[in-house]
Amino acid sequence: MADKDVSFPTAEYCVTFPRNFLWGAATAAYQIEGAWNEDGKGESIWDRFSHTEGTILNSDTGDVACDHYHRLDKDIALMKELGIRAYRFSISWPRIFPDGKGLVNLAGLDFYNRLVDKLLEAQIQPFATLYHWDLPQPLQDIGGWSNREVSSYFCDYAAVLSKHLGDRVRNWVTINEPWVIANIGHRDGLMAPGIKSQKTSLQVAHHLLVAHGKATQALRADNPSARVGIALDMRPTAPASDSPEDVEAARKTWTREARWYLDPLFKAYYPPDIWTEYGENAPIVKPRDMSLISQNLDFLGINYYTRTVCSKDGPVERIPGSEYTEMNWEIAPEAFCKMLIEISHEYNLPPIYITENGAAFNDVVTTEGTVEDTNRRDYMRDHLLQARIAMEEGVNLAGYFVWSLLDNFEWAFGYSKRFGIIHVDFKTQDRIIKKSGHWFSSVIKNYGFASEKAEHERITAVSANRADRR
Ligand code: IFM
Repeated sequence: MADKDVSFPTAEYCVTFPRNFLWGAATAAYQIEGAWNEDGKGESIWDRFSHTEGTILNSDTGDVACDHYHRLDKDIALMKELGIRAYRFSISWPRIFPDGKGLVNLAGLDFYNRLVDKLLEAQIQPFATLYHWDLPQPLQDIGGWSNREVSSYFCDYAAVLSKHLGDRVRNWVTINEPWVIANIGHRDGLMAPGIKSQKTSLQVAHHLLVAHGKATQALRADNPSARVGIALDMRPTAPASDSPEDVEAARKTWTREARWYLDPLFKAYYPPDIWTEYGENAPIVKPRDMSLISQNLDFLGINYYTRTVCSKDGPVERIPGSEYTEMNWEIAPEAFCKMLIEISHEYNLPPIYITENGAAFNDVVTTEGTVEDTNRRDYMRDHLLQARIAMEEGVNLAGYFVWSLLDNFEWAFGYSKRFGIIHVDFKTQDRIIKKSGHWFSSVIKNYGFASEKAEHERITAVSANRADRR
């Protein structure tokens, strides 16, 4: 099929999702809000990092970003136009607590109050992420996440949000991508706060999990019906060959990156072999930490973009025959399906939401003012197809959030990578719904998309196979 965009109602074959499957889009405060020093907001580690020469491509900063702080109504109207049912946004901790703790900034709270009210008015469910990387700088000045006290301040912050927004926000994500925070921010120094220490990064990872546990309790204390989860970035690994060395490299990479979080959260321990390997860099763990970390969750958020192919010499940069996005990430939808099935077998998981999935491509605005991003549409389509197959295999998948609603500030890459289903002109702040956005909108409206006969048959076969096994 040349163009995969066959109109749904007239298509002979289709891939359909359950009526209660949740369709959403995701963003994060620092990447879209701008207004970095307005209405009493304090400085965050990302303000400090991006204002430091040499940290971000083209010296870009999130000072203005998508100016979402001032364009709330317009952006919600766009979500409504797309028919999005849920919106995953993050709350900027330094907007609420300019010093990270102590006095609450009411103007900051007011912004999120308005956001939540307007979302509900538009019949869009709010999914609030408490921490998507913008720690208040005053807390970094006392050691940041390497200081255990910060997990208690995080708990206080969660309690304030629960008190003020919990009557309307039911779904909460505590921490976004602890692996990235610990490893890219504290081991490699390529993201805020720019620290380069393996030992610190492991302690940070543990404190993030402790903070997640404390915040989970705080969110549920005032609002017993709160639904709480965490969003893990997960890159499945595959060995570059059948050699025992490559197979072991893939196993170890997966253990260091994914199991290091999945095991404590769902089994209450750290993977013993890697713990031993870390030796004196392994984190200090206090009694009762593991039970705090492994409390029951209402959902697991998974952010999936790509896989890693591992050889004994390290990750393989390019796989012949594979396609790559602008991030140089291999497009690997089948690995997504396989991973969902494997982790569902291995762990006793709550319902899963794909809290992020999407792709950066070099978009062009045509003379007609459209963005014909068939590459992004195909990326989403191919991942949704694999998600649907995984569901037939028994994976308890409850929803999908595309990353991202808007083109935005892509961290160390600044504005050079566009992930949005809505194009943003960063000079004029004009927005254009891309082809992928229109397609996603039709998927939501139709509970699915047109498919090729073979795809349809594959799902039917998986389903029949599973019924036989039961
Ligand atoms: O933009 C990021 C997001 O903040 C976290 N997950 C991955 C995205 C793409 O790199």
